[in-house]
Amino acid sequence: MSHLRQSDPQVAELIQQESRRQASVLRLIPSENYASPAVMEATGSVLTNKYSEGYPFRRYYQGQEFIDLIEDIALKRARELFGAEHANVQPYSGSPANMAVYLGLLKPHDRVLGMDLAAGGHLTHGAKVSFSGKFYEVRQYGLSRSTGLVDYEAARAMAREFQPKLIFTGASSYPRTIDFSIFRQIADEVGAYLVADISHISGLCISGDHPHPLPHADVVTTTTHKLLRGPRGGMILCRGELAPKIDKAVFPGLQGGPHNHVTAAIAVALGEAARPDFTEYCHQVVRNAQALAQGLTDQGCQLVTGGTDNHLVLIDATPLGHTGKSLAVALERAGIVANANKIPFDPRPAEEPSGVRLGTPALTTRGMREAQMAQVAAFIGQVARDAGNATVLETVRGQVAELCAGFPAPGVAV
Ligand code: DSN
Repeated sequence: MSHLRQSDPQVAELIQQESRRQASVLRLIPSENYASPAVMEATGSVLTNKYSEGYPFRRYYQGQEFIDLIEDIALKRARELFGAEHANVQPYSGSPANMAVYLGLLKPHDRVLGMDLAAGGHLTHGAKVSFSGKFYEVRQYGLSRSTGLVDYEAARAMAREFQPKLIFTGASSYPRTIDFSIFRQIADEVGAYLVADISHISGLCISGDHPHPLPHADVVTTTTHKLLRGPRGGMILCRGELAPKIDKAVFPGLQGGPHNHVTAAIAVALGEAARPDFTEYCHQVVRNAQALAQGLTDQGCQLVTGGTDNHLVLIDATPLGHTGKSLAVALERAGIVANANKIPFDPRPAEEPSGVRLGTPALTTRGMREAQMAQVAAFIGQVARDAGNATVLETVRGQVAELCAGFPAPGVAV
């Protein structure tokens, strides 16, 4: 960063400090990861200088001979990796990708059925505070109170009664497998589009650790920076016949010029995800999440649904004598970074919810395995028990730094 240091030492220094933070703490937010150095190089390239409104070989600006080839590579890799008929890699992130689906397939105030944010869904699946809950008529399905699993039959009954034009499946905080085939049946019964937002689990769908949303879903959306380890971006995959609607919704419906540097980095990340070591990485993410879940249970933590099938674990902090927020704050003091999150049927508000959400993608990228997950669980148990004891938190922080030093974070210069 020699140029940045010279031109803007203040920002350079803050980036350097963030690098040190990312290297020296345990990053357990399940939607975060470490992008590879190759992905970072593409993201920081001269492609940021170019406008390219339109799609490959059909642009509104000249000078696209290299940009077209780059986006074409990204599209081809996306189609091949997910077995999709059509791909669009231009959405700026996951929420704009979902917004483009609404814009492409619906008219304002059409009916949408999506998973409740409080049950682990996403803002863009119909939450009142989001565009999706404001511009569309929405009903929200959730979880079974007895099992904590998606209540498919309640969703089916709701769909029959409400007759939505589009059904969203997918979640941001759900530790179990989603059965896309049941949602396909429900969508067929009411004549709705089925959209699977696999932002959290896209890697697991590629590696076979989670059932694939295709061919069940008409449209699949995903971010590119979570398990996929790409740059911050979004992607839409769909059946060929929906391609014109989706592409027109992204551009010119919603966005202007694509972020070409991000497109190139997505191409790189998709190339990396096609390699066998990525499949092994995803298998390990799940093994690590299950080892973390077991370790936390051994430490006396109560987990939503008792464990996990995927990359994430949700602790109910209440039996530990915490709110999710108070536990997340104490964990951060000890160098363990997670996020406070609602648990199913949470009596507490979103600002001070009952749960803490943890995930293993970033630690697995550092090369940590089951033995380290047991250590991490022991740290978390210690912090939960002694959250008010600054000396204990400081001691754990030192142990965390020692553990992290043995597993260098790829692409993070310190
Ligand atoms: N904000 C993302 C997450 O943390 O899960 C979802 O979009």
